[in-house]
Amino acid sequence: MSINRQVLTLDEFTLQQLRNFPSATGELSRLLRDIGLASKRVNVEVNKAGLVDILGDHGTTNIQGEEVKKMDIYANNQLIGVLKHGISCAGIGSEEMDEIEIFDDEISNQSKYVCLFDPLDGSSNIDVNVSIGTIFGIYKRVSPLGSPCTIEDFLQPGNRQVAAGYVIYGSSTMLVYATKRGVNGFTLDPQIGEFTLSHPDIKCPPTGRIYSVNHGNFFQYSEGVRNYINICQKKDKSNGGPYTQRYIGSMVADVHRNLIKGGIFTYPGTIDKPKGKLRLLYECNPFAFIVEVAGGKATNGKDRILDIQPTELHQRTPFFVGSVDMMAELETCLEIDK
Ligand code: AHM
Repeated sequence: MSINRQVLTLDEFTLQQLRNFPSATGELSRLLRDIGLASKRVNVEVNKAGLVDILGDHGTTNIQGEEVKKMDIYANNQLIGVLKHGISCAGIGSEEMDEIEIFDDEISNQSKYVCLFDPLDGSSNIDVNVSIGTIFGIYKRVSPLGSPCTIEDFLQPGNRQVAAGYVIYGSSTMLVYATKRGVNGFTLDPQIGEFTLSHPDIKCPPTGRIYSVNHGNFFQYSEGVRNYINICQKKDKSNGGPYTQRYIGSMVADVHRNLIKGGIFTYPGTIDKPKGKLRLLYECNPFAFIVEVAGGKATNGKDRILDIQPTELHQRTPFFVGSVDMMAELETCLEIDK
């Protein structure tokens, strides 16, 4: 096997970044490595999902009242396991758990960071072999070092994230993460079992031709959202079109594609669910951070997602994210809803 030494692994890359900051402790690099390890384990099981008896419903419901699949629990346990045994994380919040888990031990109480994650987003797609993903956001804690972390560490606005990322278990497995300095994507090389830098310095194109929305909810959307969808459908060569509608129903896959190709992803509120479906802390904040660092934009239809002060762990929000020019056109349409 020939190994291309020009290609950096995730560990090599984060260590290289660390060299630029001699005062850095390396805790964030270790945290990212821990998440990478957990996602490799999840990847192995996701790949076997059609073969082993891990498919199917676990028979319980999570705090959102949704069906929990076995893989959700497996992914959740893997992430908690690596972060608890690591030395960089003081506690976690998970979409699958009612409350935060505080790692109250001597080492964890000295750790700078807390992590919020959706261990397996789009899990209803596992049974049909569609891409799914893990989403995470990392915050520096506000509680004093040396003591257990507190709920205040988790209820910080998304603009306080020091890093955020996702793993997509798709036709290949990729880990993409952002810090304020940039967004970089790593593809899992199955031959060496390492994430390797494949998409350096990802930029979200300022415009695109893809819009992602659940059309089935059309008549549940506000007038502004319906107007925007109508505009997307009427695009032609004369005004930047035609547009293409793409909606997998697995946000990680939908936003990943739009991030690379340019586009807009929307999960608006509906008459039945004015706050929509997606969770601010586990899904929207990480993607808003990543897409903004890449040059795009994310709002709830009125305000910047990253400036929302969370009031509860599992809060939901309407979500609009994507290329800046497309977001500007959407915002013009949404004026009518204000
Ligand atoms: P899930 O993790 O329970 O599958 O829910 C999250 C997913 C997102 O990935 C996706 O964007 C959205 O739910 C799709 O919802 P809908 O089927 O209502 O359009």
